[in-house]
Amino acid sequence: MKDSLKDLLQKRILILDGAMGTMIQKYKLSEADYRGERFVNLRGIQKGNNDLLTLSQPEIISEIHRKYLEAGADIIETNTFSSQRVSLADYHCESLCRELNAAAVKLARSLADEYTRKTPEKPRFVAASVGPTNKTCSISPDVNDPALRAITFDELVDAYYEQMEVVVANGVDAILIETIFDTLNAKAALYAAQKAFDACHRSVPLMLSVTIADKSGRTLSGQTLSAFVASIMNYPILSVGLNCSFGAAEMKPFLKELARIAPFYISVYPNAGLPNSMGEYEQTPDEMACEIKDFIDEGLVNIIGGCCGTTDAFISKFPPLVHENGSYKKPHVPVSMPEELWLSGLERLEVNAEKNFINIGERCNVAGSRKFLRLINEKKYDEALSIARQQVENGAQILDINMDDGLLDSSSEMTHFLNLLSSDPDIACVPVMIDSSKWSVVLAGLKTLQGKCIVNSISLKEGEDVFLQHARDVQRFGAAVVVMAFDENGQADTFARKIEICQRAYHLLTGKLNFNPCDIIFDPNVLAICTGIEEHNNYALDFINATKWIRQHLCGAHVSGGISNLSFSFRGNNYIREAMHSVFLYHAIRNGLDMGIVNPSTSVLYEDIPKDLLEVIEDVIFNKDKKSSERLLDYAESYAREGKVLKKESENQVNQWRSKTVEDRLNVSLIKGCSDFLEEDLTEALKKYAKAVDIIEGPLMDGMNKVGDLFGCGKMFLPQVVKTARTMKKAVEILQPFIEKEKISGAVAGKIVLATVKGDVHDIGKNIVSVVLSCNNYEVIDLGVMCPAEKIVETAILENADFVGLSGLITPSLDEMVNVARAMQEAALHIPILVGGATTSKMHTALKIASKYDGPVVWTKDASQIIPVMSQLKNPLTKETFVKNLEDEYSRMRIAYEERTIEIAGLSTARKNKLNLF
Ligand code: B12
Repeated sequence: MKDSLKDLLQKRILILDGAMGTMIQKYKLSEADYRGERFVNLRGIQKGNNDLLTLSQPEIISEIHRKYLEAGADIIETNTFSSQRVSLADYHCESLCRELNAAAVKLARSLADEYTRKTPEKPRFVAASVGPTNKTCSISPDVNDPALRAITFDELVDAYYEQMEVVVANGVDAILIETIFDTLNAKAALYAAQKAFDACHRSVPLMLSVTIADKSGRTLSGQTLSAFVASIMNYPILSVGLNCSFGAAEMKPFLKELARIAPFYISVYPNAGLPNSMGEYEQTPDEMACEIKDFIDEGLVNIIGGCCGTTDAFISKFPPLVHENGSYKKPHVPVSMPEELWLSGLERLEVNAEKNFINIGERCNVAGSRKFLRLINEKKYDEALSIARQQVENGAQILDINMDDGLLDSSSEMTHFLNLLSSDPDIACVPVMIDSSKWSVVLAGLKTLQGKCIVNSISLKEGEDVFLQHARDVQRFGAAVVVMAFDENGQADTFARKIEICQRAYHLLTGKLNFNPCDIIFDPNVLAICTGIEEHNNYALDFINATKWIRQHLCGAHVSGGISNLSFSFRGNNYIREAMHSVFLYHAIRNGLDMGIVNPSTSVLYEDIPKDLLEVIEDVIFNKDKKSSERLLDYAESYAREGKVLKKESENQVNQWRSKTVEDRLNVSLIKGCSDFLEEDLTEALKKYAKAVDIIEGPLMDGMNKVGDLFGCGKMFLPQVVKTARTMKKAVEILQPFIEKEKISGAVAGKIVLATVKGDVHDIGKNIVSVVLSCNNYEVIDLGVMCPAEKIVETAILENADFVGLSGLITPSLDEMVNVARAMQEAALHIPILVGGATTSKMHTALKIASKYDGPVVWTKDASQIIPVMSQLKNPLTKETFVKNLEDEYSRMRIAYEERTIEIAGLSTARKNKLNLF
């Protein structure tokens, strides 16, 4: 029996054919040739309708397949790239759809089988080529109407289904959904493929190939490559890859990224270089082979082939590349499926322990926000969108969208609003949570989003069949899901009921549907406490305990909740409500709550809650005694009775912190994210500190570090840190003219390319570094945040820079800095790299970054240390000694690290410490 595609991919790199269009062009066919005898009377112009040649000139298509097989291709593609009625409509050939596909498969099949018979040890495969069509589901064709779409998801599914059913029934070995420029189009193709598999009782491997629109690494519909991978990761895919767009050399950074993150076999079939001004491809087969060899040598690929501009001459260069000394070269080993929840809008969001807590913006909910409902009712979509935008600006990491109102056409409002939202990159960057109790509305939402979204929610309310059917739908759209703790007997309100239902749902999803456990988010129901009903008193504690149990026992699953439900009894008293949320979140997060629907502009900090109130709220949440609810009600009432208003900041509280030292006041301003007193306090600080930069490095940095600690332990949330960041930026803005006044006059001291590395958005520190450098006569080329290694290297070369400065504040940035150093080494650069930002360290720099680069790599703790370091590196008289000392220090550090002793207890101590289980 011949090896399946999957078996072979484990053993060796497979070769795909090259371009069909380029080969057809070589035949210089006329309009009459395209028509052949049969299509003489077809309407319109047919020249260019390459797929029609399957019927009008089958010998030519066969000849092309034969050439590719002779050249060594393992997989040939059917001539069906545009054989869906949507694209065929351009040539008035819709009615030929089935016939074209069937004939194309037969041609390719018979040739592939002929070659397999000749050399059974090299089986040949047929992949059905499925193009993106000429319409896009995610982009409006009219700039004045961003919600408009030239085609709907359902229309596209129908068109793809018609094609796929035929190719599957006629015996293709795989379906290659290629040149993907809009992920939603690809999702429609994947959806149609599943439908076709069901109809044909036969399934074949699915291969995907995406095309990057430009060097920023995004698809035409705006997704980053990693957001794209998140969108498709849940589908049963064999391979994912890149085609078209650029030549192999330009594709390399994107291919590397894909190979690093995508848990599938990796394919690549680039164009023959970049086209010249006449649109012609000039790269030679040898040149391309050399670049493809590089991919193979680096272990990046499983399938190689060619796209626009390539011919059999190119493909014939590939067989020798996949061999070495008589055996096959090692194929890429796919990375394993991430053990965390990945979501995406235009960008990817990883829900992992480092994120601590993901806040879901709750304001775009017609059932929860009167304002949003009014705006939707009045069709004031621009204003409704600005609510979404504001939430994202304030730190919401996911947007919950709910259109459930009896008087609204909820499905069409969901579609319309999501179409609008998808057209605004500032909002569409984050993933969406489709929130509805009507399944038709959920489906409408799923058909509108290219990203990997969350469905909120499914439950066992209507029994297992409906539950599983809904879950299957979610799976077919590659989404994640919120499972409400609700079953046939109603909503779970006790710890026992919550865990019983969640456990049952988990086993159904993972056992019966093989649902990715990381994509299950349980909502064990945050219910109102302090309602006066005794049975409600344990609700908060039951939620917290259930959360802990779920995270411990239902491996991979997440827990979320609608936090505002907790405090319904205190409607009208926002301060008490927000204080309760803050305390509840603090404890729930410590017990495993990792997502929640919250108001991102909430501003009561756990740390700021008066001690007596905090104690009462904690008593209520933990249901310490029967009277705690009453005490909290009394607390709120007595304040109201005494005419004291419990508002965000009482006069008394302000007076208290305003009477502290200037350093403390600046600290408090940062922690509260309050800019009101910055001018006043910074003016005072400027008198006290010798240099403006010292204020940044002193009290302001102290404040930021405190915020970091509070954030790290769950006492502050991202929206609050966003406010802090704004306050810090404002403070730097106020100080900037004073720093500039301290500027030393003189010639340009040097040129530095500065960037926050890829994956990281923190830029406050980098911007301070930039100001300090400018004030010391350095020319700064600031590449901003999230900067890919390639751009840094490219700019450093182009600008002939003297230094490269890398900033990074999150753990993944450390690896990214290593990556930049590696890329600089590969580019034979030797200029110094400066490294900085919280989480970077001298040890990591010495051990991991400097070891990848021959030039000097220097870590500095803060901006004040940079100038002396740079001047020593710039001065030929001091550079050598500086570098020598640095190398000595790094080598001492490496030795010390390698020789670090782990204290091993002696045998008798170990025996004493043995585990006593019984
Ligand atoms: C403000 C802030 C944010 C803001 C950033 C706003 C902005 N535009 O910068 C927002 C709210 C957006 C944010 C988001 C996140 N953050 Co944050 N954030 C912080 C916080 C509180 C302060 C950072 C800061 O600005 N410090 C002040 C500046 C001046 O200091 P600095 O950057 O270190 O810069 C100085 C030096 O290091 C040096 N330097 C800096 N760059 C360079 C470069 C060179 C070349 C040189 C030589 C020197 C140098 O000079 C500067 C001046 O002296 C830190 C906590 C902390 N202690 O750092 C967390 C922190 C960095 N964030 C953290 C996290 C987890 C996140 C999120 C993942 C949270 C989430 N749930 O999504 C996201 C990450 C998003 C992403 N992909 O990057 C963690 C990182 C933990 C880790 N090890 O990975 C921290 C440490 C908080 C914590 N304790 O958990 N964050």
